[in-house]
Amino acid sequence: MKHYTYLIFCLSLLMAIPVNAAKLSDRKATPETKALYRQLFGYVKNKQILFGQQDATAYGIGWKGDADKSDMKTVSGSHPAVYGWDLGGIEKGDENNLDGVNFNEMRKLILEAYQRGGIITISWHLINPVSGLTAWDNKTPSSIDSILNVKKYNDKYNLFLDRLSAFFKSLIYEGKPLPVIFRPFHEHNADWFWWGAGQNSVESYKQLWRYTENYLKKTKDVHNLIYAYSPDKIPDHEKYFERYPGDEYVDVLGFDCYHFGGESTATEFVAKTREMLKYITDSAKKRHKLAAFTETGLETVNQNDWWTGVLYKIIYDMPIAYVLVWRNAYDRPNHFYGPTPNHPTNKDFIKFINNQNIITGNKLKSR
Ligand code: BMA
Repeated sequence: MKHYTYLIFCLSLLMAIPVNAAKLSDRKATPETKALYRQLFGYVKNKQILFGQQDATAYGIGWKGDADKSDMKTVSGSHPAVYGWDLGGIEKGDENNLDGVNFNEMRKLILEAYQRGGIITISWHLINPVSGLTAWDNKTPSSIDSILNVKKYNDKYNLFLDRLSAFFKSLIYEGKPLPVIFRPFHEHNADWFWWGAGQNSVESYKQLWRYTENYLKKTKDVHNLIYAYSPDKIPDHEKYFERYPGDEYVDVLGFDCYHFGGESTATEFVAKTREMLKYITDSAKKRHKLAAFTETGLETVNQNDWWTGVLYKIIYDMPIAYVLVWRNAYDRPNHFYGPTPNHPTNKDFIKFINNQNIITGNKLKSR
């Protein structure tokens, strides 16, 4: 065999070998973090999808702070499998997050959820370090450039990250930090957050992500995080990776997409969301990443068959690890996305979670 023919032969052999398990972007990730990542790939392989909700055990319709409670459990007998939380406010040294959840209470609820076998994901609606205004400050242009290049804002942002890291490190279960899917700077392609596309260049966003992740990993030695990237809906799927910080910085390809309008827009919502998720899951496969439907819901769930006729129709055959619906606010009667006691769609919700491939909390092995 001529040299180059031999080389091609060897290469073709190499390419036939399946690429091994996906590696986390944090090469120093703790064994528990690696195990969780593997576990999530296992669900995808088995065509199972974990069901999640934001703030599920912290409060719900008409209650707050009750032990071992979630609206979902009241309705169905089971907590969710994925528990979403938000650390907005931790950067200021506040005692409570932006929605009134006390951080010590949140830590306790996270540990309980983890003990039940639950999966923890955390978002962060942090204030703008430049203006001091909320996450929804979209009137301060180029905030990211100021954070990265102006010393006083950089110092302030580092302090935010120090406080964030302290919380991650305080999530100790049986002597070890428990693993968390961290989903920072979400919905960045929209323009409602200070880190959004309306106010910052593509390159600045990527730099903020990389800076943040490097700071957490290298400066603060935080190694219990799986990093999730989650743009909001995009008219054209080619835009999905526009602000992507790179395969070496991301572990989960997420997507946030809400249903507005109920029945009248349902068919279109199902079709468009499926198209997007198809693209995301295909991309995840190629890049050896996990895919997830990181936020969705129909506010007040005002469509009778929403769970089976919309949500399940979108996800049933998608290789995504989980789907998460947003919170049931205790102080805003029309701001809820999960099942709630006495709601007309509860029967449909039970039907949805009775699908064999939908995993709720009580189908998980406790730790
Ligand atoms: C939004 C709303 C807000 C909340 C924020 C962070 O979608 O639910 O009320 O403050 O998420 O949880």
